[in-house]
Amino acid sequence: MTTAEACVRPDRPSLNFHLQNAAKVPDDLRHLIMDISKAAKMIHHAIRTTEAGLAGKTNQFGEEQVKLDVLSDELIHEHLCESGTVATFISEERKDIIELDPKGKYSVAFDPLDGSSLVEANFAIGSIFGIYKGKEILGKKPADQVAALYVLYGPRTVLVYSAGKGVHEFILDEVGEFVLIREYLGIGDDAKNYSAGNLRAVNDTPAYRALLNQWLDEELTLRYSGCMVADVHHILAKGQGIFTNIGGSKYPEGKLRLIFECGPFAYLIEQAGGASSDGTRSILQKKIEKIDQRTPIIVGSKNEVRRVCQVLGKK
Ligand code: P6P
Repeated sequence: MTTAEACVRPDRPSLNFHLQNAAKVPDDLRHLIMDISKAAKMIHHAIRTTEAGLAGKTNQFGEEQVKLDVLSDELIHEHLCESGTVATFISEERKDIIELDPKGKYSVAFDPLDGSSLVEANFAIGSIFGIYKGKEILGKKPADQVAALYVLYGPRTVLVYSAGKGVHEFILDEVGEFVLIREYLGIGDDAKNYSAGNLRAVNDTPAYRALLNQWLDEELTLRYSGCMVADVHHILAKGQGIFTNIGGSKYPEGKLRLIFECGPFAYLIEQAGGASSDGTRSILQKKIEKIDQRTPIIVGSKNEVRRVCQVLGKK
């Protein structure tokens, strides 16, 4: 009888191997994340082969949908069904909460293609997912997520996830497998890069203008693409930085949504040792009252998040 060989960690562990042996997530959560990664592979292909252009419809926020928004949403819906683990999901591209399987253990909130309007400029764009236990997301907090992940479709397509044991990055390789390229991503306390969104708010919020002037005077480096997935990934990839999108007259609570964008990224950034805030408290602690709830967001290096909150807190 040969002795059974233990599962030896391969040189480039797959996402499935990592979920099972490093994150040690429950099998049904592993299946769910693997099915989401399959949808991401199809979105990766669709971005490269589907013509750009408008779908002739708008989403729940009244934003015009491009064809890729609708296609990405449908691809994710299909794979959430296949997973057999999802009770309900909420998509940024749909008005209502969608019930899939009353026996499902998880609920998923996702933005199928964040920054999709940038695809015609060939900028990097991404998909964002927050996963919760049970049938309800409303009434919970982003701290209740059991996992969060995003996929960034850029020159390379990468998937970054956390299930509560650190943040880990995978690249879509030549045979269509997500393989580990970076494990336990960390964020240092001080920022050298800044990524300031909703700049129209400087006219309503003098403190935002003062903050920008401080960054300019201190010669921090601007890194802003207009796609949150790319801009926040930059912080994780470089191990430092600050991303802001705060309120103003056009978007009093900031442009970004708590459930689809800010909650998953707050979870990931804090898992990597950074901080998140809405200006007064961690975004993880904000109660999710409604699907279209927006929130100011300040995420990144701890000391910079603290400074931003202090400056914005001054009237
Ligand atoms: P602004 C893209 O449409 C998006 O939702 C985020 O990905 C991005 O951070 C933000 O809007 C861009 O906002 O104010 O720069 O146009």
